[in-house]
Amino acid sequence: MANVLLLAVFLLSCGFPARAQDDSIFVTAAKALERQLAENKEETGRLKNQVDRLSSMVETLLSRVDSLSAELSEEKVRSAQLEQNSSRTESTTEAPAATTAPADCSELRLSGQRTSGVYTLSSLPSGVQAYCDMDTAGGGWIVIQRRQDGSVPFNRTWEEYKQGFGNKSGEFWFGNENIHHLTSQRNFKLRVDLEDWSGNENFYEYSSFRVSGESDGYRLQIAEYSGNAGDSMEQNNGQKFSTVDRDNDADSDRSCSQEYGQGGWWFGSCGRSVLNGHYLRNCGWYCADWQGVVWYTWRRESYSLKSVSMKIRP
Ligand SMILES: [Ca+2]
Repeated sequence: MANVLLLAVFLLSCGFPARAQDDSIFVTAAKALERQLAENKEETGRLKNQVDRLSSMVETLLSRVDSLSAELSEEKVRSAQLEQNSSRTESTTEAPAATTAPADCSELRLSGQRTSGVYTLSSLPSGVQAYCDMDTAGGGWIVIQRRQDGSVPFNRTWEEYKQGFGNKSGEFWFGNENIHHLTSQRNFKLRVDLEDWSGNENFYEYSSFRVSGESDGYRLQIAEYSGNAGDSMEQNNGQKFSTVDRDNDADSDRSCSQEYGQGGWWFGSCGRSVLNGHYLRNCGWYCADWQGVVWYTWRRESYSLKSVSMKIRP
């Protein structure tokens, strides 16, 4: 194309030779131009086809990119769901370990629990819960008995003392079977907390506390004592449990349970502590002898205490 143009320009710049020669030259140049134009058209057509093909390819590629992009998004959603399911599975497999009950209140306390209340403990029979005292003397105590307002009567049968009764957050007896179950697993100490009607508090502790099974009469074994309230359970040591309907005490002439407040206890003949007697309320120093909630070595037999609780800890 550029050559043809140069030839035309040359011919024009050389002036106009004779007419005949001129015609022949122009015809030749025109033909050359025509050929060139035809070639150009052909080339343009080829190029146009190429452009069309390329456009079509680009469209195909763009469409493929769109589809890949959509697939990628779906894949991301699936991955996120899988991750979520996996973490949910992990948390459900971890859950039993996290909720495995501690053996007793002291273990619960060691795990960081500082709130007194009713808890499930693995050392207790299935379905039995215990009140953990996390406040008294370092906490970690399983409370096995509590008197505080007279809302629960304690003149109960052997079977009731065996199973336990009352309300764990209020007044209750934990049950001889449960106490035996616990104390046959390991050594526990026993703490008795006492309060009189003037707001004075006192306690007594035994370094060892164990209760045998029913076939042995839920016999009490305590050892080594300390505290300021005096040892009122000394005479109960080694005694079987007695209730109003079962006399296992050491006095062959009478039933200590029936005569000493009708509660269940490890009466000897008949002993100096009656923590399960009648709740006589505030009758000062003139309550009926041995009928109330009595800890003889602190307030004698004619004083019925305002509150008492018995608790055990390894
Ligand atoms: Ca007797």
